[in-house]
Amino acid sequence: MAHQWRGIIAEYADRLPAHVQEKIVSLGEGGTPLVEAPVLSELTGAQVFLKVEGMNPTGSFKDRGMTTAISAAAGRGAQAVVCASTGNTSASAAAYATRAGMLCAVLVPDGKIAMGKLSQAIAHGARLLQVDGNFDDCLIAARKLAETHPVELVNSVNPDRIEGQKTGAFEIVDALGDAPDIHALPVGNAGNITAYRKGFVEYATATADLPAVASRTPAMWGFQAAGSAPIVAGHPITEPETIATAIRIGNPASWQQAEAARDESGGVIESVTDEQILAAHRILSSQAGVFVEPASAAGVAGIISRAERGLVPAGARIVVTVTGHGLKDPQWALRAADGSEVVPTRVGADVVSIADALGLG
Ligand code: AN7
Repeated sequence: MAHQWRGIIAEYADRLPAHVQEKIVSLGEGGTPLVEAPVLSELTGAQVFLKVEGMNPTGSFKDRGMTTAISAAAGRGAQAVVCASTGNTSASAAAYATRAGMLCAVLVPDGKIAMGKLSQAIAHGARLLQVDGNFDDCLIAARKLAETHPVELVNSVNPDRIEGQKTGAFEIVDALGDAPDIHALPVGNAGNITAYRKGFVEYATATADLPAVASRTPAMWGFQAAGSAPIVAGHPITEPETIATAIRIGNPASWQQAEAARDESGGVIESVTDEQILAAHRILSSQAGVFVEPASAAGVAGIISRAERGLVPAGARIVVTVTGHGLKDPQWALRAADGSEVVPTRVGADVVSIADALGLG
């Protein structure tokens, strides 16, 4: 029988609130691959899988939360939405809003968003404003705009976003047959770690209507970029910096929920340097065959770092959610490990020159 993945709202209807299902706006998000990564298993002494969220319609995990947020807004008859964004939220909001026939305003930090994401927001017709400030300033302004004007806020402080994003946890358990021991992911505004924790807990809890699907919940390991690690530092960072612009966030909106996810699951939130992020990025692309954007490599950098310190239990089953596609921010692939620019070799259009250049003699 013909079957196509129907998007997360249809696939997980019994575990999502009714109000997101009245007027579903979907681009077929979710159903992303869980790919085993032998190179990472070898490096860490664990069994490592990657949840490849770059395979969503706009190339990041944000689509899971945007289908629910925009569907809920559509159900209420909303005409316009707004978000602050380091890039991926704006790309996703722009796509789902245009699909729903809504106006989409996006506030992005000036000069600090990757070209792929900027072009997506523009292509999907968003009203894009580059704000003189960082992400945290953009979020404050977006919240105020939504309070005082007829536009709905679709950042992850909107609970409908969390509902959609929790389905990533459901898919991991559905694919493995139970929860992994450890779930690792990057942390920026901390919506995703909050959502995954909610999903894992719901799947491990029987209710009057639904059985438990998992026998346990995983330890949540979150990783911030060292220059933007407020949860690790214990205070907001006023001028966050990192090459991983997606997680260049100094005052996460879901700070407390992230700490709760960490503590209730027996997990950790640590930081990784830009160098560690780029090294993990390179291992993913050159050995695992998975191309991600730098922020998405933070979770992989984190498990490698913990393995180096002897903090990865032997044989543990680890899922690392890699959150966004490498094509969002491709410039990092064009640098060698020593930082030099990679320039393709030029050859003539003849087999001899080509074979020669390939060392085939
Ligand atoms: C690739 O798009 O905050 O901790 O405005 O794009 O849930 O914020 C993006 C965040 C990780 C962090 N990986 O997730 C935005 C934005 C990628 C991201 C995160 C983001 P949260």
